[in-house]
Amino acid sequence: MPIVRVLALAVMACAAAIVSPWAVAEDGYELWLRYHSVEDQWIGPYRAAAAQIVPATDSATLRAAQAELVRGLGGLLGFPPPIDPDVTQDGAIVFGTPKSSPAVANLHLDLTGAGPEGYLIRSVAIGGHAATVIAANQDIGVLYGVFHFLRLMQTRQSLEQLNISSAPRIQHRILDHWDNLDGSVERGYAGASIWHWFTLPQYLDPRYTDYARACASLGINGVVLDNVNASAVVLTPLYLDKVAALAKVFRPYGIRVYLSARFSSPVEISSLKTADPLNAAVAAWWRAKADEIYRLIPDFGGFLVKANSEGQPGPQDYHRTHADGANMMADAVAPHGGLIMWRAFVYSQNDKNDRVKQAYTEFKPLDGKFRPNVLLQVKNGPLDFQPREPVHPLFGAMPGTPLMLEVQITKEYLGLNTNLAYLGTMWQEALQTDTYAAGKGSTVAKVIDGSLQGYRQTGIAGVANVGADRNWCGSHFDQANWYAFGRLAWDPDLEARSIAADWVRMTFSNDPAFVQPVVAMMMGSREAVVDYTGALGLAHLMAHGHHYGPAPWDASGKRADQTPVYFHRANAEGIGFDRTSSGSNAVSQYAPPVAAMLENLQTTPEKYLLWFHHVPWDYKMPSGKTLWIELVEHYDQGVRTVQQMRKTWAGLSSYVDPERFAQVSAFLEEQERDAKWWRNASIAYFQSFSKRPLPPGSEPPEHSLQFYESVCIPYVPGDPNAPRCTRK
Ligand code: BDP
Repeated sequence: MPIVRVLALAVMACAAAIVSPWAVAEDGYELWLRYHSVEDQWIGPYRAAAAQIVPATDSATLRAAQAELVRGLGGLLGFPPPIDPDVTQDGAIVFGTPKSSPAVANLHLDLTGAGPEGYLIRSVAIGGHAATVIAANQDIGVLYGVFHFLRLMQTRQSLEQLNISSAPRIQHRILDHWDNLDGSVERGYAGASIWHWFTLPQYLDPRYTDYARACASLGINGVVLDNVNASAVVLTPLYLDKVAALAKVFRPYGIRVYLSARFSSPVEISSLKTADPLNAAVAAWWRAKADEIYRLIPDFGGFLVKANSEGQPGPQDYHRTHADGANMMADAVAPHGGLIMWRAFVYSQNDKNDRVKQAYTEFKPLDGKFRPNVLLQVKNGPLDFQPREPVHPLFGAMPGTPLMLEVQITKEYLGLNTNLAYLGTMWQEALQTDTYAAGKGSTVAKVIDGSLQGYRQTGIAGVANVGADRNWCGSHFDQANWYAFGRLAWDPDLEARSIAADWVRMTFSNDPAFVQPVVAMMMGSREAVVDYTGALGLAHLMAHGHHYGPAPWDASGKRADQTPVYFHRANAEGIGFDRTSSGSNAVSQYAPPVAAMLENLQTTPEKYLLWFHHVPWDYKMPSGKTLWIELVEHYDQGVRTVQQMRKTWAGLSSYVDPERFAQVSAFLEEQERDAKWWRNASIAYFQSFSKRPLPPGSEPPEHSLQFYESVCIPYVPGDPNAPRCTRK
């Protein structure tokens, strides 16, 4: 390169460094708590409204609240406002409970609606000065209120005439980590576990505190530390000390720790010969274990249990019911106020019935038979976290047993960390589905917030997507799913779109020219995954074991009910699983109006068509096109949406720092390849049954079906069975 040109480039690079707002690249570590300085036009009004911090009396939680205010305001406004115990000027921020802050007490606010965790944020006058009060009944509500107040600034809202009151609709808002004690994470795509078990309890990684801050900023108040496929070792004294150390870090942030408990623990880590829940020695063992845990961790949340599911031990090993097992453990933690979250994700290798029917069949007869401190944890759909499923028929069907919703934040079935899929839309779809359990308007949201059936306990759990990667989630956009889960757990009726907008503003930029296209991209992203992996109600078409990439042809493995061919049932006549009364009759598990709608091909929502019906290839869809043509068009549409996402993102480089921009760009490129791979492999395979031509304009698959069938990707992250290929 001529020297002149080199010099010219160097000069340009220097100039770019001076004018670029992105002199420092970002790695995503700050998540949505990225308190970067606001634009000039906001500095004045925000400094005026946050001119002074009036502290409350000391407590660990209030200290955390104050630290967050100082950090947040310091970042957003360039420097933190002074801390002064008296209101001396306009723009004071007064925070606390009536007990911890005389200034709050003197305002005589009506805090009844705030409950134990909610808060008020109000513009008030104190001693003739304009002030903002962040008040709550308990310290934790104050911390939540502080995060909300900072969010107002992060999303550039006015701070004038504030009159906000907010309280969570769901009591237990929990992240379930599927982290193993060896540091691996089942279905984890963000590196190793963030819990460094070996160096605990001595060393407390500062990251534990940042994790707690992120959770508390969303109102998440519980964390299950270990995998549902649990190791009994976590219940040994050595590990309980480590758990206690984490609990201590999380306590100021309102987060209780829970553990996944292996049902056979008494046999595995003590000398008992049985784990039979009706055996007195077994019950005594669990009571003693609970006592031991609560001595170390007085606010321990309780146990999450995966029993008699996918090879895990459980009460049925002793011919006892799930209620027998759950109740025995519930009795052990009840004296300490602990909970048992018993999972309803069960299906048996010996049961030849339709897999999606089995949980309902198992649990519905047990309604009302559980102790008051048991919550039954039900996945959003009856199969397994697919890109789209109808809601689980248990919602609304167990009025006498509190059901909690379990969703998967980590994207096991939606392209792991490299595919961009915003799940807020998926969860909103589930939460707003009408179960008709108590007539029209019986949404899943109302089931799980307890308002429909008067549950005494309410809960929601998300399978975490957090790992040791610098950006926490393995991709920048996957942070949005952690964020959306937390916001919906607080208020299950929030709109996915407004949650996405808040996240984009807090994480990237408030510029409408950025926010609008990125939110639009996020809102369509999950549907794109549905389209390119299998639309119209198809499900479970992915590769065995690691679940990455297509394998609709797969019929291998020990269990038919874990194979794609079991679910799509394609043949020369058509495709789909007949779950009507002429088939498995899974429709009968829904409330009568829903069952009647689903029984009929014509009234079944298109998005669930092949979930409930085996439909001829030439069936005329409402559009007038045949099923085959529409299916192909969905595959094409999925690819096109991803291409559009790439284009949108490519035009936004000036709004994003280079480091994050580059990773998102690279992942979108990968996603386009994946989408085409899914589309091509699926069309090649299904065309081998339909024998029909592609619609005009639709490209034939790039390779032969044999080619796609031979693709093998060993060592996909998160796979408990790795390495494995779908075909030898
Ligand atoms: C499936 C996962 C498996 C989990 C299981 C569960 O493939 O790794 O153990 O769910 O939820 O989706 O228990």
